[in-house]
Formats: sequence, structure tokens, C-alpha cells
Amino acid sequence: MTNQMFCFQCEQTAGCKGCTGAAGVCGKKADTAGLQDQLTGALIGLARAVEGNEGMVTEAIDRVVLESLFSAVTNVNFNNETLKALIQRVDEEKAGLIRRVNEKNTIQRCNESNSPCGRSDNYDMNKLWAENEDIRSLKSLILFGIRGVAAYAYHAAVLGYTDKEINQFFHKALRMIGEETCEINELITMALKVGEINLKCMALLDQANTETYGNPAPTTVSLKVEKGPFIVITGHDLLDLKLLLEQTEGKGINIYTHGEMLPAHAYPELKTYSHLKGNFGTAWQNQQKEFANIPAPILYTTNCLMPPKASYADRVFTTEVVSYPEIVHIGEEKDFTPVIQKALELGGYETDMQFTGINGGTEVMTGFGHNAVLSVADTVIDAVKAGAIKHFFLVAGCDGARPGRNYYTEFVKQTPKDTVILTLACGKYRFNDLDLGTIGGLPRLMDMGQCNDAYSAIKVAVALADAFGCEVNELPLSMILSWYEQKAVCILLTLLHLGIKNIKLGPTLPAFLSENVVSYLADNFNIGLIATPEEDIREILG
Ligand code: SF4
Ligand code: SF3
Repeated sequence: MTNQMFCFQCEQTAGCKGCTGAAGVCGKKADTAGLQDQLTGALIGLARAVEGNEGMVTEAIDRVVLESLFSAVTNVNFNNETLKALIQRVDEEKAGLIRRVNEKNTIQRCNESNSPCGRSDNYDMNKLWAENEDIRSLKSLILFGIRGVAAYAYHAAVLGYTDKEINQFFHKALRMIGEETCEINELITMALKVGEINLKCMALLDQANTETYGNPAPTTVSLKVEKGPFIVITGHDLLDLKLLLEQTEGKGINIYTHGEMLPAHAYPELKTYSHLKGNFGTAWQNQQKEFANIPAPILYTTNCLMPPKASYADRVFTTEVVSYPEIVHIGEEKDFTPVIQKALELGGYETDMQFTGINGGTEVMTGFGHNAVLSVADTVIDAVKAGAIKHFFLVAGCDGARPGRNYYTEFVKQTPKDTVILTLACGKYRFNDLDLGTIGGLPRLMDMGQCNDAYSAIKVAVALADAFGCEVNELPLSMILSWYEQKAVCILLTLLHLGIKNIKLGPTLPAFLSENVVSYLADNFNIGLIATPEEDIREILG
């Protein structure tokens, strides 16, 4: 295995250029990065075999594609063994597909467009990293984008919601990444298509979540941890939470959400469980501090997993595609007994513990999804018409460790009182415990949910534009986004696909965007880097 790596897919990449050498900033080792590249190369081989044979793609192929793409998202899978097993599964699925195609074609001779006869070789990702800067940039945008989309498609799939167009699109995009000759324009079109497909995928996940658990309703969530045994559950997978709630019912164990699991409190089907008590901790980058010596187990259902410190590694559990060497993994049978036993053994705190958010607040609110916000659309529209609401800010996206991220806290604090802040994803922990007051009976700060609930923000924006008879870009709405990992990449592409302009992005621009690609985005979409809260608010509000 190599001790040299190249990875520049996330915001904390070394020197804002790329992680090289023996390990990345996230703790991913060179051999793991190499296996993720090999897995991506195998997926490209499979995608080549699929070309022209789409009708013969099985559920097992769809499943392994989602798992593999999701496994390469930042802070998901650090485990060489599971990555090797995935590579093997991808290669086996490809071989099986080729065999089936060849059996079908025994009489009919293969022609050149019939992939299994010619082009089903796996791709060497080092070719991509050595490409011309602009081609590498756009192909990376596509690759990182589909990794994000796959994560959302995976969550929808575990609830039984799948979509053929989405699944087939992954193959098209993967094939383009492996193509030797590609025009810049084709790559730009494909990148925007990733955004279009992601919109479809977020809508599918929204349908899956709301049909399974009901429509989120505004809910206040306590940051207090009650005495006695408890389990902290983090990540985005609501089904894992539901199964954990079922298995812990009546056992004297309380459940606390963490990170992106917070919006779960707003779903009617999940809030019926009285032992779903509150939220523990803040965003992912604080986990090594917050979990040190915690008297409870932590279950990771998706990103963001940081390498567990020795102080709490014995109480960390993973499930689904999250994996870390030597950490207990709960498999597909979803028997959470080891987590439950650990909770009982550790016993929790001896007295109730009142924790606070970053700004000292003792509770937070969530549950302002599209259904909740649009049910008060008339009030909102009247407030805008009467001048009570002057502007909407969508301050949303991932949190991260970079010091400049307090921009988002300061931005929210400095917004005038006649403005509304919509938020979503884990970046909100910078300000979600602030009491910003109300406008016309509505809270000024509304948490729409997880990152995939960007779908709600889009629905609300489109509904407001309809009500005012204008384009979304003409609304008194500004998007101030923060990014960290690849789900933020696909959401950004969705906003670009919708033609949304003037987005302010931070804390830095993605290292994988070449100068020319940045210029293209600035010229066509007026995307800019955040400046200071004062300057940006002044510029936006005039
Ligand atoms: Fe570096 Fe981010 Fe890649 Fe980790 S995921 S190796 S921090 S660029
Ligand atoms: Fe956060 Fe990892 Fe992106 Fe779903 S939990 S948003 S960073």
C-alpha cells in the first residue's frame, strides 16, 4: 500500500490545496484514500459495463453503487476492510452483468457499443488527479457532487424509496469522469445535471421522510441530559433512530440526538417516543471534546465521524456505511443490543445535567420544514407586504473547524430585527441557541432541518416567488452558505441548476475549483466568497 495520497474533496483540505503524504487532515490514511480511489475506479468500470445494458441492472448493482459512493464521503468510512469488500462486490456485480449480457448475446455478436465486449475496464484515478486543471476541476465537481447525491439516495432507499432515473444517472456521470476526451462545456452541463438530479433526490428523500414519519412541526428541543442511562445518536439516518427508539422502549434508557439528527425531534412519528428526550452537543467538529468521558455510548449512523479518541473509543458504535477500524459495527440485522448494554453499563450522569449551546442557550427549535412554513405562508406574505419582514437570509450548510466560521454566528447576530433567518444542516449550531425574537408571531430564526432539507428552503422560495409573481432571484432573499463535505457540493449544484444567483459561500472556496471554473461561476452566477458580516449585510441590504 502506498503512503502517498491525494484528496481535496472537503473544505478542511491541507493548505486549502489538497491532502497529500501519509494522511489527510480528517485522519484518513493514504492507504484508505487509495482504496477509495480504487473503489471509484471500479465503479467507473461497472458504469462502463452498464452502458447499453441499463435494462439488465439489478437492485444489487444499484445498492452497491450507492454504498460505494456514500462510503467515500468525508468522515464516513475509515476502514480498509470494508472498502476492500466493497471493491470486490463492485467487481463481482460487473462480472455478473457482463456474464448475463454475454449469455443473452450468444447468437447476436457483440458490437462496439456493447460495453462488456470492449470498455468495462476499471479506471485509474491517478489519471484524473494528473488531468489538465480545468478538466480535473469539473470532473471532481461531478464526482464529489454524486457522492453527496448518493448519500441522500441511500437514505431514501432504506425507507423503500428509489428512482430509476437517479440510479441510472450515477453511471452516466461516472462514465464521463473516466472519459479520456471531454469538452469543458459537456462537463459543465453534466455538473449542472448533478444539481438537477440532486433536486429530484432531495424531493424523493423528503417524500420518504414525510410519508414515513409525518410532516415536521415546530418543536422546542431541550439541551438538558437527564440522570440515568442514555444513548447519543448522530448522523442523518432517521430509520436507525426509529429502530433504536423501538429497541430501547421501556428499558429506562433515554435517547439524545446529536449533530444532524436534531431535526428528528420534529417528526410526529418519532416524537411519540417519550424517551427521545433532547439534544446533546453541537456540530461534528466538537465531538472529540464533547464525547470525552461521556457516560454513554454514541451511535454513528452517517457522517461526520472523526477518529475516536481513546477517552471514548470504547463507547463508539457505527452502523450502515460508517466504519472505523476496531470500532463495533452494528450490521444489517440492526440488533442494537451492544449499544443498549453499554448504556446500562455506563449508567449515564448521576444528576440532571444542563448543557448549553455555543451561545449559552438551554434549548433550540427545529421543525420548520416546507409544510410548517407554507402553512403560515399568508402571514409571511402579509408581513412582507406590510414591510414588517424586510429580508430573508438563508444561513445554512455544514459546520467545520476553521476559525473563520464564527462569521456565521456574527452574521446572524448582526441581521436587523425586521429580517428572518432560515437555516438548515449542522452549521446552525453556531447560532441556533440564540433568542432572536419574533416577527408577527413567527420566530425570526427557523430551522428547516438537515442538509437535505435544503429541499424545503427551495420549496418555500419558489412558493414565495409565485406569490409575489417574480423570480426567486428577485425575492428579498439572500443565501449565505457554508460548506464542508460533498453533500454541500450537490446542494450548491442544485441551486446553480435552478439559476440562483448571488450566493455567498464560505469559509473558503473549494480547492478543487480551478481559477477558470471560479471565474465561470462568478460570471454566470455571481457566486462570491463571504467577506465580513458587516460588509456582506451592508452590501445585501444596501
Ligand atoms: Fe483531506 Fe478532506 Fe480528503 Fe480528508 S476528506 S483527506 S481532510 S481533503
Ligand atoms: Fe454536517 Fe458533517 Fe455537512 Fe448534513 S454533519 S451537514 S458537515
